[in-house]
Amino acid sequence: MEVLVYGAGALGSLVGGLLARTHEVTLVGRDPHMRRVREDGLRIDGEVDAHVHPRALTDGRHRSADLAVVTTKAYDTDAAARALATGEYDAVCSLQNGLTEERLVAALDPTVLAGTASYGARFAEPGRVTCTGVGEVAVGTLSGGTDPLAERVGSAFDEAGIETTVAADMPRRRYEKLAVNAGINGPSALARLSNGATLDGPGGEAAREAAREVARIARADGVGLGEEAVVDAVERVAAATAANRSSMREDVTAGRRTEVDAIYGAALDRADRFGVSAPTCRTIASLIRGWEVGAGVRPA
Ligand code: KPL
Repeated sequence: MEVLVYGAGALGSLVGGLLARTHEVTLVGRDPHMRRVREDGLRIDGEVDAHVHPRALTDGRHRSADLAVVTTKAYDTDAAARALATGEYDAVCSLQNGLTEERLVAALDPTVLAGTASYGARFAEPGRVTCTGVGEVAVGTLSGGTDPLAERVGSAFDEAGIETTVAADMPRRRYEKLAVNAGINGPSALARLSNGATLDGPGGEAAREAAREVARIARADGVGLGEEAVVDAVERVAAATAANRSSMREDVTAGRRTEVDAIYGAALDRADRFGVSAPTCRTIASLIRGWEVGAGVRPA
């Protein structure tokens, strides 16, 4: 299968690199990473060892492939969609944080699939990504149910050795992932703690409560997701990634913009729409946005 991976950050490079073991992969990212991949290939170390040679581009416009996998930061979704709209794809699948798929649907003709990936990835240096945890991928349609395109994408991931579930319950999985992100990312960034320490320490209660609020929002949106189920999910992910830093903590440490809008903003938009109270998510969002303004990465 021909696959274009749009967004060669840590997760995009890892997923693109794993897919490149079996498929024809084009990575779209930034220099100097892309230049290094062009010159020497992409090395994966850590829990997976591989040295692959995908195509590496800095411009993702006017391309075609069977599948485009979107792995950019959530706030780059519109730019990714504009670039992909100039090309031709049978399907587009998002593996991003936050509820970004609706924005891709609004801008693109091909079928947009939702995806989640539980792999741990850390960008090591240009041309090298570290797999900090072998996980799995789930793909499915935004509205749930089965779809031949999702089956095709699932088989392609499986062929590349990525354990993949073609999920008929993607609406529930998207909200569960949002709950996990809401639980771990903000509290870990504010406390500057690893994922495990965030849940184990005094901030753990805020983490669990933020996740419960997302479960209530999901139910108001007609998606059956229990509060105990999301607390279990947050605890499971925090334990499985205990020593890792969440992406939001990494962003704050590096003084970069965060995915606060795609995670907490998306949850709060829906909370407002459905009249659900979400004070913990609201407080975390305002603290992170306040940090962004102070750091000069968000307009005041
Ligand atoms: O997705 C994540 C992130 O860091 O963005 C995890 C590790 C699941 C924490 O929410």
